[in-house]
Amino acid sequence: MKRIVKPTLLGLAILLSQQSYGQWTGPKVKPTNHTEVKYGTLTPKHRTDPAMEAFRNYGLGQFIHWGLYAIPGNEWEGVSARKGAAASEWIRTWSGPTAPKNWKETYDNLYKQFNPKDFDAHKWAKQAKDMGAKYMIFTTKHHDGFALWPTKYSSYNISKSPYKKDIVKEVVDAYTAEGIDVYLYFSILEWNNPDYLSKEPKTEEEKKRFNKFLQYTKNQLLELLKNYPQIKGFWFDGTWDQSWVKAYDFTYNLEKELREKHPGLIIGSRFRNDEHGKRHFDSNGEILGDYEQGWERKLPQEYEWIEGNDWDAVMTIPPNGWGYMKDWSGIYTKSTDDILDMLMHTVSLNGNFVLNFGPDGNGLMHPGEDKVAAELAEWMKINSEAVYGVRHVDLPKTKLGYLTQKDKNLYLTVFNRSVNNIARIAIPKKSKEVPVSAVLLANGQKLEVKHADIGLDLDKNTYYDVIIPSEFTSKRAFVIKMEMGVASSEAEKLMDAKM
Ligand code: H79
Repeated sequence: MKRIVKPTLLGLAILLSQQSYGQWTGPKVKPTNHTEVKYGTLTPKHRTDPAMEAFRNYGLGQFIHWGLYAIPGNEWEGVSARKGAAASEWIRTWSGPTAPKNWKETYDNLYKQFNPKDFDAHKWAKQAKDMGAKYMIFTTKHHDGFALWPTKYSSYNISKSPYKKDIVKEVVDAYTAEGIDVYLYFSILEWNNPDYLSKEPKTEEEKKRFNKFLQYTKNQLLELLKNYPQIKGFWFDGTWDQSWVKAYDFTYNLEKELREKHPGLIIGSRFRNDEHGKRHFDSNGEILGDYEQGWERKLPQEYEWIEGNDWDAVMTIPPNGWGYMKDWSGIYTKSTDDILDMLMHTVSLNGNFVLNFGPDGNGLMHPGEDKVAAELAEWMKINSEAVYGVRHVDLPKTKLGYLTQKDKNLYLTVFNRSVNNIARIAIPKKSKEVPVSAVLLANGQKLEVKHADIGLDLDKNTYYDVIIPSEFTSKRAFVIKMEMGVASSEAEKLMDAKM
């Protein structure tokens, strides 16, 4: 597909960002001409089955990155890997002057000491439940290839560690028992599998090897579905290498098979590409899979960017680092307020916000994560109505915070309280419904709602003011719940001056 971009700075920036990271960092650029696609999406753009409806209503989820990288925790023998590895779960790639001698070999033998004495899946699940997570995503196997379940298809798995027991099973069972839906993270690429290669296989030998790898991947996925039938979906990663990209016929058929074996299964856009190598969205801009899976440590700014797709945003507390990071000093770690802001930003644009946790080698969360989880729990206990099952609100944006809605209820989560204690909501004059009453979720207090037409010429909006009591204080964002109804009198609809 040829793309014609005017040589403007903005155009150049969009083009550059797309080339480096795919199509998800900004508004999507739609292909201008139609391309024949045989290996396109296997599911409707907007699935309406119960599993997908559940996904759409989660609001908040938890990601857990756990594996051998939890043992070093981004450092080794007191030396930080921060400048030598891309992220804590990437510590196996540590190289350069600070890297320990024979590091890869040391890493590949860490499984011999994986024995998390404090691991209690029920405790994790309870914490997630309190925090308000409705679903969770768990790393069954990251790029290092180490499987946390006793897979029949590789000996590099948990049964060979001193811990021995099936961690995936413990997690799936514990979270399911808490009523939290489980999704399995699965990295396709493996750093140390001799059958894997990153480039397109060309020679007969390479083709044979990679076919073996593809079969292995399929076996593991079918094994996961068989072992853990309660799971709701897969969260795929490590699918960007040319070897996988060129295997579009295999991946298309594999997706078909996974869906046949497990009706309702949810798979995001990162799993595969079409025959022209277009990932996430096919050559005609149609989403591949059930939801946009490109919002990793970034959020869309505008509702329009999402184009009506389902989506999730996965987010770390440190700037980058999904696995355990022992040392949080000297880096900015997101505060609970930052996370609440991102959560409401996400749900106000119809997404699910998934917060990552990286437990340590003993199975304990980082104390910083425990703190965030407890603070989120406290906030969600009071305000979760504004998060679950809500939809984007088609009203002008407000600088006060984020709008969400459910049925007749409009929620304003206030992050920026105004000095005059007025929460002013702009309502298009042609709107049939306006806020008629308001209440503070924090204490149930009923708030005064006043119509305020500030009388700007050519303004298409009219305004409703909710008065925040000056004596009400809140350390965090708070939610004003409004009920929408017909305006109390027609006189409130002021006419535009005719000029
Ligand atoms: O598991 C966490 C990360 O370890 C994993 N995804 C989250 C959920 C992750 N792996 N890689 N990345 C995130 C970013 C990868 C970036 C790159 Fe590339 C891979 C840079 C070069 C190869 C993909 C292909 C992006 C640019 C080219």
